[in-house]
Amino acid sequence: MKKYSFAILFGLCLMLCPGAWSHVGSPDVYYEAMAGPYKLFVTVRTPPMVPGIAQIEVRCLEGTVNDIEIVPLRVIGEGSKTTPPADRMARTVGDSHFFTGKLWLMESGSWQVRMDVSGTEGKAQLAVPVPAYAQRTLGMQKTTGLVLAGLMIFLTVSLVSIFGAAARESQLEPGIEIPAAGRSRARIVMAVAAVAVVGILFLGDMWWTSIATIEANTNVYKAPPVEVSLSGENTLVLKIGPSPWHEQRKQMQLDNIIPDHGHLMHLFLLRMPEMDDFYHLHPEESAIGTFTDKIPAVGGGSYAVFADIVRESGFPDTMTAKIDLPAKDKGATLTGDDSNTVAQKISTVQTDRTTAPLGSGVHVEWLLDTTTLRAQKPELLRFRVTRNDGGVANDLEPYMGMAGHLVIFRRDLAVFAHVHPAGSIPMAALGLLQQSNASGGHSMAGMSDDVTTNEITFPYGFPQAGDYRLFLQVKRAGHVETAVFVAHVKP
Ligand SMILES: [Cu+2]
Repeated sequence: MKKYSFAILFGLCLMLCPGAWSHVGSPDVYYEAMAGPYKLFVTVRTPPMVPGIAQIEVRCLEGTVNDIEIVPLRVIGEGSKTTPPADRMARTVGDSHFFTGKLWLMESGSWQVRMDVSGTEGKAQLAVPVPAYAQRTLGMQKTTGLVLAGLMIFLTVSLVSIFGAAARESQLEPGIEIPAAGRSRARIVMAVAAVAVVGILFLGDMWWTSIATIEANTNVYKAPPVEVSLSGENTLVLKIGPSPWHEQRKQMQLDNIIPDHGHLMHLFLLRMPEMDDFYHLHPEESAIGTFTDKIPAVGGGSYAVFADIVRESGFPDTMTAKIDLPAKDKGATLTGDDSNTVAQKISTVQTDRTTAPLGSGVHVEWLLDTTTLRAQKPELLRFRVTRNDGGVANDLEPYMGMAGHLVIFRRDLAVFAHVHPAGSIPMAALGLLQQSNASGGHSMAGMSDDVTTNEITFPYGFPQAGDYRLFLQVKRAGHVETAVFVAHVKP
């Protein structure tokens, strides 16, 4: 890699830097909602760089939509009020319920895509929260890198040999043999020149790396660092560190954390590498940026930590960390919305199973519409809670205002997503949009006081191929129950 960045000293440059991800590795937005009488499934593929183009896809699931106009706006503040000219989405030839469009997102931050929908049953509006951030710097193409590295070697060798030739032959009359003294002088000059050129390259690389690091730190999104430790017997302490990315954008980010479906933080612990011991906790903020929670008995081992927060602007952060926890038989009792489950070790699970036990007497069927899940393909992941005796399970209650919560991890933790029946959007951002765009609606978008069906759907697209583990959480008779699935997603 380094040799590529040497090459920029010869005049051609592009930045090379490893990717940084947020929310983790799942940047696209999946959202299902009613726009008036029309049921829409919206996918927003966020640009990897900002400014950049977001690709928008809308599938109309209910009703007949003829036209959709889209416009990007901020979620809150002045930028949420002035509406730029709208773009019309294109209706797909041969699939009249599918629309595609593009929008420029000019700055990082918390955006919404506002849609004006018209169809056979009149006009309606829908707003989709879209967090925009530079996800990475573009890597250099391999061939370009190889060409530049080749040029660098060629130019270095040439330069050194020019010095050598100058020392050896520049003061000789034509036709005269090179004396031995000239040869050895040339060797010394070449050695000095080689050291000097390599030194210049080295310093240049240092300069380039430092500039690239500054750029990457300020422009490429990175979740704030979080330090997780165990205090006393069973208190987990999370300290959120400073985030250069957020500090640069303080004006528009607004640093305060707001509750997302009832809690300032949703904290997930997953024992690795077997992905078996799972916790969904809700620490309280004990000081600004410091969260604490009493943890229950744990199996002990190395746990991956994912902490979700949402800022005042509607921008979500998922912070990641690791912690080793000692095995304990006794801990705090889980209260309120906190929950946990101990799943089968993933290495012993058959991958083709689409049913999983839930609580007593019930299980969950994953109704896969397609036998193969594909990366980046928008899906409505459908789950049905069924009694083991074959009857309909009709005792589901809302868990934190929703029929279900789906927590998705890729086997290597490169992907983490916390998805709801409304989709992968932060519910708090949806709440902000509803407040500002409200025309009288009282219930929080996507939230409900009761669950009327035993079927729960989650709009989502697995971002990358690979093996995943899914934790589906529902509430029955006052208890949170978790069904655990595995999924194999193809490229
Ligand atoms: Cu949730």
